[in-house]
Amino acid sequence: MGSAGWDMTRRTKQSASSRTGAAMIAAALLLSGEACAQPSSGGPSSLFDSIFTGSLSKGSRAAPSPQRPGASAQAQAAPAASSAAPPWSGEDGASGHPLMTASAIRQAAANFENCVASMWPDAARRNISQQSFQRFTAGLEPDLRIMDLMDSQPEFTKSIWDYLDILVNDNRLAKGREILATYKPQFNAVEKAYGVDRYAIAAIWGIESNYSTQMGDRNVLQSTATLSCIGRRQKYFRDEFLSALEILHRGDLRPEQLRGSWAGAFGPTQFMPTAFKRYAVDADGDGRRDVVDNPADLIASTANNLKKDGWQPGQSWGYEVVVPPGFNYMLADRAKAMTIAQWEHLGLKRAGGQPFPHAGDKAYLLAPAGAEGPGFLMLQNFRVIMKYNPAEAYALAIGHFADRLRGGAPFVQPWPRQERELTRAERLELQQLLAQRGFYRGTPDGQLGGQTREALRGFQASIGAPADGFASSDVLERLRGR
Ligand SMILES: [Ca+2]
Repeated sequence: MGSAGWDMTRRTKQSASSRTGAAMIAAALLLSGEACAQPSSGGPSSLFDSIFTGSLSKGSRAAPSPQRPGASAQAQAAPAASSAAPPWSGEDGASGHPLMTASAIRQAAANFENCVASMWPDAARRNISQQSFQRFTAGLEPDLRIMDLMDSQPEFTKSIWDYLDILVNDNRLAKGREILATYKPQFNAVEKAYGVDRYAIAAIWGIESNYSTQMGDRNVLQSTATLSCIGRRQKYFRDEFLSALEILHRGDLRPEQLRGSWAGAFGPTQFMPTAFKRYAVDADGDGRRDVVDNPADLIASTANNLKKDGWQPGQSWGYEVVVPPGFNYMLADRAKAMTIAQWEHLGLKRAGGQPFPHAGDKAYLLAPAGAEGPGFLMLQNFRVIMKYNPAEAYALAIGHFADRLRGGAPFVQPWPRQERELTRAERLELQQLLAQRGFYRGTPDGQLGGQTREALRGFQASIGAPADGFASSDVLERLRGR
């Protein structure tokens, strides 16, 4: 995937405020080229379209969910220096979606109050009282800036090694060790009750919000109401909006606690309102599921989320592996799981020379930087982390961060740091050239997901190059026929 875009955010037009920057980076960092067709019209933003090319997003595949779009806001440089967020650009959205044109946005915004009021019957069906509905929706106004964020298409992407460098660093690790020590009783209790590794939970906390320091400060009710009534993902966000109302009506969280990313993820581990409904628990027994300010509830709810998604107690997420020269990278495919013993038979070894603990475990091979970078054998728990946030780079950062918190070492093999990420124009050109040669059947969209990777592999195989699907500048040159 490589240039598949672990997008970071240098934006071409205006410079974003740091808050916007956080959201952008948050989204951008999560970009993944996962192994399924790119549902480019599915995600709640163009960024998320790329992010949620994973087939295991919590929503359906047809409607990938912005699970934790606020995640990884940590790459944000500093707390907001500017006071006010920039206003809506007033421009047509880059997605070209009819509901994202400036006039469609203006029209929907003019009808915002009616739209919110029209959701009352649905709210009533969820046992939200009329009093609560009126109280929490009174004076609600749309935040049109979200439309820009939803359709933003960054020119530059971030490599997976830069992404890992940003997220897995000594400072964050030190904070993580502090958190583990401070809340040791809570982690003990949760490990016992849920069978979920404390280091994985602490890693999610650290990667999602840099230990509660970067959670986003948009009003979740306002954001989800905006997205429910304006733009191209209204149906999807109605469930989020109504779920946020339920949270407030039940009193699990107070309105001032319900702040987060532009797409509605909130709290230190960035629950979406619907995810909160599924997974949040009241661990300290005070009657409120406070995943924002109560560490016991937060840790238990995050563990419950992983457990319900299939976490296997006592098992790792995966292993860094050395892939032998001449290996057939067509096997590096999420759909091609084999036992560790079978992988060993094909010549894969654990990096660092240790033996694999369980020869019978099923794993798939991921080579995020192609044949020139490290390989990874991914176990069930990696798939579980991908459900939390369906981006390979994200899940790898979580797994590695957890290992480092446990006392593990950095990855052994080097990344191909000399490779540069393709620009958006180059990514589009790559797809167009692959289409011209009959390898790519999708619509070129500049987002290098699984379909593009497959096409690249086909092209690479046809010219006798390692079919690793990595979108290097070299392979683009080859496609250009130079
Ligand atoms: Ca509680």
